[in-house]
Amino acid sequence: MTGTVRSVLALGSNLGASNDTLVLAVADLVEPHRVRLHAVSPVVRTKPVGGPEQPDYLNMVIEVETDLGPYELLALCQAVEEKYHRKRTVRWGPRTLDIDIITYGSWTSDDVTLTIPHPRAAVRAFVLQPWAWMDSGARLNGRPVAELAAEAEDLAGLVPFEGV
Ligand code: A4P
Ligand code: MG
Repeated sequence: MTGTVRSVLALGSNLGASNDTLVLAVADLVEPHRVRLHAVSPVVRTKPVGGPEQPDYLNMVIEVETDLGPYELLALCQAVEEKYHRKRTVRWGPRTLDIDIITYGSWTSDDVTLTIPHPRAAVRAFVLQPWAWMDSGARLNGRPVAELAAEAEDLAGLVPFEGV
């Protein structure tokens, strides 16, 4: 592919067969020929951050290489969420699948429809820790992702997912 961008995507699920959903969603995200899988993090089990009382999450991040524009990539993420019957009801509420775009190359945006870097990623261990394990040299907002992960309040609630 020419003119490609590397983008980090974060996936989360806390309803249904979460591990299966994450694996299938990664396959769907990289199925279009314009999206190539570059790296995959371990899956982590995390305590819910915000929202109502709800089950633990499984979270992971992937890095893709793509020539899709940022809004095309968002549309792809939302189409994959829809495939797994994501219902948007309660903000930060339980979900079968959530896919957020964390970074898109060095591109930044403060549009509410697509805010890049993701505005809450820098304080969320459920994004930062798997990202640091996937890419030990990763940086966000000029800081090492591993350092941001170590400072995140929700780090204590995160463990590697050992399977069901
Ligand atoms: N949107 C703007 N920027 C982006 C972006 N960078 N990536 C817009 C994706 N979408 C983006 O998202 C709402 C709107 O955000 C979309 O219309 C899109 O145009 P949504 O997925 O419908 O709603 P949401 O996910 O409930 O809201 P939000 O604000 O994205 O929630 P967060 O911040 O993603 O938090 N705890 C644990 N342990 N693990 C989790 O995965 N996830 C959340 C969701 C809360 N607590 C969690 C977890
Ligand atoms: Mg979301």
